[in-house]
Amino acid sequence: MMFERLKKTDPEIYRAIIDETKRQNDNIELIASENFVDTGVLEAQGSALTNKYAEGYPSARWYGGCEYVDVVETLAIERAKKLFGAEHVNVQPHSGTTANSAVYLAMLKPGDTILAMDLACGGHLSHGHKLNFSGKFFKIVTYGVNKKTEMLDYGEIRAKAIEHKPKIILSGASAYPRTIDFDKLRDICDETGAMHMSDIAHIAGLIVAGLHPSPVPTAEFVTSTTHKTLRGPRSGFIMCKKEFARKIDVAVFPGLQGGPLMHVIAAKAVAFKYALSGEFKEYQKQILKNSKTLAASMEELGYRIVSGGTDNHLMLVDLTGKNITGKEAASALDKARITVNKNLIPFDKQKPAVASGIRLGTPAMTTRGMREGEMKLIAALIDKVLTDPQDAKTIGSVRKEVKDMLKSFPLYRID
Ligand code: DSN
Repeated sequence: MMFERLKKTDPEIYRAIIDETKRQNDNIELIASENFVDTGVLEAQGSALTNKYAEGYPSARWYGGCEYVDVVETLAIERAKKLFGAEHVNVQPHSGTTANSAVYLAMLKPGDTILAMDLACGGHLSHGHKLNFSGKFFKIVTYGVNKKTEMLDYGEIRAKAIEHKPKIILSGASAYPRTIDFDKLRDICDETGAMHMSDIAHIAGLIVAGLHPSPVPTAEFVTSTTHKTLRGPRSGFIMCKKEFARKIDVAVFPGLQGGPLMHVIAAKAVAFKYALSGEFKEYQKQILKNSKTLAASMEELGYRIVSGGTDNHLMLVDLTGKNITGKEAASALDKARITVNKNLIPFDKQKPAVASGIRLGTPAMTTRGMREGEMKLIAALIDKVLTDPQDAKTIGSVRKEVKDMLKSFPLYRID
């Protein structure tokens, strides 16, 4: 990575970029929603496209000089359509939250009801948290997971849908390790007159590879980010049935956003092209193998995995039996150069800022080339730290092991 000009013109920002790049090089990254993009994605995002205003849509812009960004956006749309078999795609949302907000804006009136997964059981802020736009403008009813299985309880969702008659039933989560049955949700929507909206941000890559069922054929609306299992730039997009295309497009622009970020849309197109490849499918298969191995290894070391395992790229580790909170665990692991996030577990007695669990995900380390053998070693390193979280000697020795391990999995070259 070269930043010859920045080094001279803005040494403070240059320094922070280099430090962060080194941090990414030197840490085992297990945050389930993060990944490392291909250099092609970085190049597209750092290109001259950042200079261009292009309010509107391809061939219908409010600015001149849009002929080349039209090519970019059209390619992004066509690739996403092919990838997911979608009828209509809008690639302009700046993020997953904006994508979700656009669907609400297009289809709901203030006060309408949304039935969504509770944040405390794995949902997402933009699915109706009281401080989020969604929670302030709409009536939010939540469903959780079954207390015994810690998996979605479709009977509960159906009963709540019958009782509350939501306009939208929202599926998708940011900390749910199990397969979501979209057919059952479709049936509940049909029975109760709701529309199905699915936020596949976490599992989009797995869906592309056929490793998780897709809601695209049956849901009215599907939203996603592009940077998690999909391995693109930090951004979002919306897929919908043709009949809603105009409403969705108007909700994104001019409803919620002004000019689209054409450099980011170019980077999304690059990521979508890669996701269409056979290599991407193999990569997703490895994410899944790594996730299952990491979960099994943690279990062997005596940790309880929420719901007893994982079907996707992430898992929740319950630390209540280990006499350490999620907050303490994440902080000790950070010192040892293993990056995770504290996370509520279902029916958690701790506050969200403390939490009883940690969430682990495998997309980023799979990108670096790690396989099942490394997952077993990572589980052992995590266990070492969590068994003795205050011990500087333990932390120091794990840091060294992390450093040695990462030598075989280079990420960025810093000149
Ligand atoms: N904040 C993301 C996550 O970590 O899952 C979801 O948007």
